[in-house]
Amino acid sequence: MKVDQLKHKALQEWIIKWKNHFEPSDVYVCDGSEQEHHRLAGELVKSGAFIKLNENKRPGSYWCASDPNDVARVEERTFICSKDPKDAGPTNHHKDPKIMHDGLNKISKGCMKGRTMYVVPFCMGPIDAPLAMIGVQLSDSPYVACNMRTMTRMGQQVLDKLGKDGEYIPCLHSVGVPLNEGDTDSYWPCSPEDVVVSHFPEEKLIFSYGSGYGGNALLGKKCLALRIASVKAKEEKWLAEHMLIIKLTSPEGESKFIAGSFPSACGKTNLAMLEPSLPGWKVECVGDDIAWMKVGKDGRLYAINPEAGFFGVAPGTSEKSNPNCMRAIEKNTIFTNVGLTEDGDVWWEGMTDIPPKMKMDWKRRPWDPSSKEKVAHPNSRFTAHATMCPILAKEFDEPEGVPIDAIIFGGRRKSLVPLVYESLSWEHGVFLGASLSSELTAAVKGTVGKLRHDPFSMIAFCGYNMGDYFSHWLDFAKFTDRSKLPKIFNVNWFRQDSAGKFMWPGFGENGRVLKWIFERCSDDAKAELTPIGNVPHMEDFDLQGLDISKGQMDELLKIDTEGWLKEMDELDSYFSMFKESMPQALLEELEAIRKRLKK
Ligand code: OXD
Ligand code: MN
Repeated sequence: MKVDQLKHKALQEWIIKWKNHFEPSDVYVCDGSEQEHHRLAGELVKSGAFIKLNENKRPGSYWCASDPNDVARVEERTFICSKDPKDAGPTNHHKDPKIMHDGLNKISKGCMKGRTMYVVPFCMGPIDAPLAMIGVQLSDSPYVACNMRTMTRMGQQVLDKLGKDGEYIPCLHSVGVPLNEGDTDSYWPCSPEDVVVSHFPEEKLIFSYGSGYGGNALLGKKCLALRIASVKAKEEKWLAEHMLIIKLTSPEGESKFIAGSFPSACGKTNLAMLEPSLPGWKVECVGDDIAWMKVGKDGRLYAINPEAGFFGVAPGTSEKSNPNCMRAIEKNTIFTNVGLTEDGDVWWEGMTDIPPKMKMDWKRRPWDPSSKEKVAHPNSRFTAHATMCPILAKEFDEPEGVPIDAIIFGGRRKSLVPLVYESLSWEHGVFLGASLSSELTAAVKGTVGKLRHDPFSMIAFCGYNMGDYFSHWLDFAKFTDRSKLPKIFNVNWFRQDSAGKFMWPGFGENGRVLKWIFERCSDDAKAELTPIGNVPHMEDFDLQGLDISKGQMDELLKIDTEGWLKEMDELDSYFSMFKESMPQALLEELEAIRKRLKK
């Protein structure tokens, strides 16, 4: 579609304004159709950026590789540009909005020369959901346009919903590599030295420059659905969270919905598509990364998944770790930074024990079996539509969302944190979210293995002052009857013994923990009170068929008083950075735990 055919005049004017600034050679409005997708993907194949996978192995799917300097979200170049730095808070990088606008305007003048500017209208959330939010992304990356079609509800349906004067979040994106006469393009144009991912919370505007990868470039995901949405959520009394949503059904056919907050690359997609080992228990997936939650008419918290697809980490995904995900990526999938096999399929570390015959690695180098380097980048990804997931819950498209019974927090912790425990109140539960920390993985730049505080796994995604965000969570006990709020739990699948071996088998066995949580929500399972919260009473924790000794279970649930006192001291000093925005109620929770530990 041409820009002058758009019914929305203000949108048309906005597009023309930026066209004049970016100076693309062409502008194309995406309709989101299948034909369009194949055409764009076909063009990417022609240019060599995409390689079409073997139709008999993985129909409708593509391999591509990014520039080796553009492989992950770049948090040190991600900015919250609020007028007052206090509103960005101590955990965000802040830039004055005027300075950021001036800098971006300067660097982006003419940045799309020689390229097509894609207009990508997208909707986060089921199109008729009261919480749904529309964004329009201008991007010079056809890779982004293809991925946005999978990750969001994109195209004509969104323009129809926008009508003549609907509201939308403006999202500007350029890879920052203008093409002048005679220039040859690279497979993955990007400008790593200049990367800036900026958010203007007061204007509700996103401007990302220099990167074409994942969260830096697919602006509906982390930028809109978390950073900008969290600001809107605070203003409008709802929650925009880095959480999966699952439907858990018991052998008796009763279902409960659980939201789970885990830092990046802690196995969220695996949990979202779990095959419980316990007979009769069933997990279905509503979402694997983001949840928007709002108090419903009945006073309960209802959640929607604003996304329409999965942008999951490939390495480690296998028939063993996530068979449902392996089904979800069998066709119509875009793979980025994985290995390409000789027979035109994909492979990554952990997919199978022995690699098949490979053609090339993620750096497009011919495969050298003697090389010590990985075939796939640790943060390589697949982009697949949610409807491909064989266990997608029927409520996935429900505009009002699903009622949440329990919220789980969990990080990667080698020691101290037990397999599962339950908070004693809403405030204590918010404290569990605020005190979440995890050992770093490859999803973000940093030293792998180092412990990092990641409150609510939102450290990189909260669009405003995290102290105010904690208060917003606490306020839900005022927004509704607290007895209707979900119960809050903490889990840790990653505890290791002294030999460095994981103590809990994980994967399908995590269903045992979910079962206990389910039964706690209906008061059907006993718990033991400890100073940090309720841990399972072994009588009511299902270990049937699992080869694990009582001693091992005791160790997995052990509360190390000294260790926890140290953890409280550490948290105390962490929380001090929030100064006056740190809610007193959470400091009181910390004191109460300390007191209980010292008893
Ligand atoms: C993601 C992340 O990509 O959290 O989902 O890093
Ligand atoms: Mn995530």
